[in-house]
Amino acid sequence: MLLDELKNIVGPKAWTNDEAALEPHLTEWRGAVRGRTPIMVSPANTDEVAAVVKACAAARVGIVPQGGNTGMCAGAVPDDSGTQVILSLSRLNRIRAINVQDFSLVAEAGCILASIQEAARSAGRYFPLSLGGEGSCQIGGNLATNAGGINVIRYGTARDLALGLEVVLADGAVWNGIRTVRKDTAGYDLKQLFIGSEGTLGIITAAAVKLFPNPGATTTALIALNSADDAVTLLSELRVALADRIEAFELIGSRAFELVRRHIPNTRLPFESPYDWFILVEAAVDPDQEELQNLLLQAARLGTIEDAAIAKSVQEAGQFWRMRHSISAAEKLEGASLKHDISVPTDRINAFLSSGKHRIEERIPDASLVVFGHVGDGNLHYNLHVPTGFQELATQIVYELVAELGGSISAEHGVGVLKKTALLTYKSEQDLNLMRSLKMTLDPLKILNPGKVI
Ligand code: FAD
Ligand code: 2HG
Ligand code: ZN
Repeated sequence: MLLDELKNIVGPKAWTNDEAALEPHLTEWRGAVRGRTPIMVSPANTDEVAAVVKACAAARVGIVPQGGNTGMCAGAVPDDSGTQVILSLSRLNRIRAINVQDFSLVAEAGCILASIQEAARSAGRYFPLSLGGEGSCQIGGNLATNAGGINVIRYGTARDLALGLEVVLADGAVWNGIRTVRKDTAGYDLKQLFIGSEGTLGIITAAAVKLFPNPGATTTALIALNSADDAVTLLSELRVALADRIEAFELIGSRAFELVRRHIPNTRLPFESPYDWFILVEAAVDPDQEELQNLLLQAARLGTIEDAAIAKSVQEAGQFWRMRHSISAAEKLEGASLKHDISVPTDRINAFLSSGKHRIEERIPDASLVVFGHVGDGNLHYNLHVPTGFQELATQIVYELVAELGGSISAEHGVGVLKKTALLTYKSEQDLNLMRSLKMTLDPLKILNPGKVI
């Protein structure tokens, strides 16, 4: 009997079928999708993960790998058949190695992102992956979704930070691809297949990642503007002037901050006048040298920006970032919204924003837009509150525009179940067929996260 076998593999304290204990694992963080499971198992190490997979493969039972369950596309939640086993990675939480000379770190998949950042910091190094969910998401989940976040503009996505992986394959075999070598052209780069595959091709049990020197003193500024086009102009000017020492460059629409001020205590903007757009920029330059300040003064003189507040202390910079990172929570408190995590080439951001607004206003009454995101990467969170009955049309308008502008319907949150239909519509048949044949090769019994992505 599979369930008994799974219980034996992980031992008495590492499985549950208790309703209350399972509750947070059955639904994604906004509560939009809910599933059922006969059991959640929490193996302690790679061998136990492998044994769980082998047993599920023999019984042809689906496995849903779950990290911190902070994902935005319901990829970590089982379906409602009540048959899929949840495999929690949370007990695989050891940092296996930090090598300061090699600028690398090896961590098990269940390590919380913030704990990896902290481990790197304690060793005098820097791990740049950073996002709002970093206190609960796990490195395995970050790699499985190819997470982005706020520092992509300088350091790339999770994919760019990975050096090697250890993965349990669909038959329970362990692929040991943990290496920290930077250059390797000996055959296919297999780890990249698993990164961004959302648990559908293998279960990541450990990863080797890149570390960096600490960026040192940073200057943080909140900037007010009246046009998103100016944001793109400002970005390219700062990139050149600062030789790419821009750690983060986030665009925030006025409605996003309005929701934050409404729902999150102790938040306020440092500006008297109302503005349409804001940029939160962090640059690896010493605030005492006033390098960023001078560039912003020049931008104000040229009319690219309206106003700017430079953080006078680490605390003030923290307050600006707290407002930015509270947008999702504030939106959730405001009520259901349609999330679109899109990207377009950065020079088409303004075309996207102006045509998007125009097309939505023309066809959907009373729509309200909450726009923010990682504009330096051409990635916007284009979230819509629309009257009942208009959801499908709204999403169609957004994705058609994205397609026209050569963008992606999923920039950093993945596909899960929520973007599956969109993927089928907007990916080419050739792309989809290649994806299907990879899935068939690596998971012929279709037991790894069934029903997700493809
Ligand atoms: P889960 O949600 O547990 O899983 C996500 C997917 O990966 C699922 O399909 C799951 O089956 C699979 N998976 C998980 N672990 C493994 C594993 N070890 N092996 C194989 N498959 C696995 N995302 C961004 O990219 N950028 C942001 O700026 C950002 N900000 C966020 C802010 C907030 C407030 C929240 C709640 C979320 C945010 N996210 C962001 C989304 C989310 O945090 C990321 O997608 C994160 O990478 C998911 O990690 P997780 O451990 O929670 O994964
Ligand atoms: C962010 O950038 C996250 O804050 C969440 O990717 C986006 O809630 C969202 O739509
Ligand atoms: Zn984001």
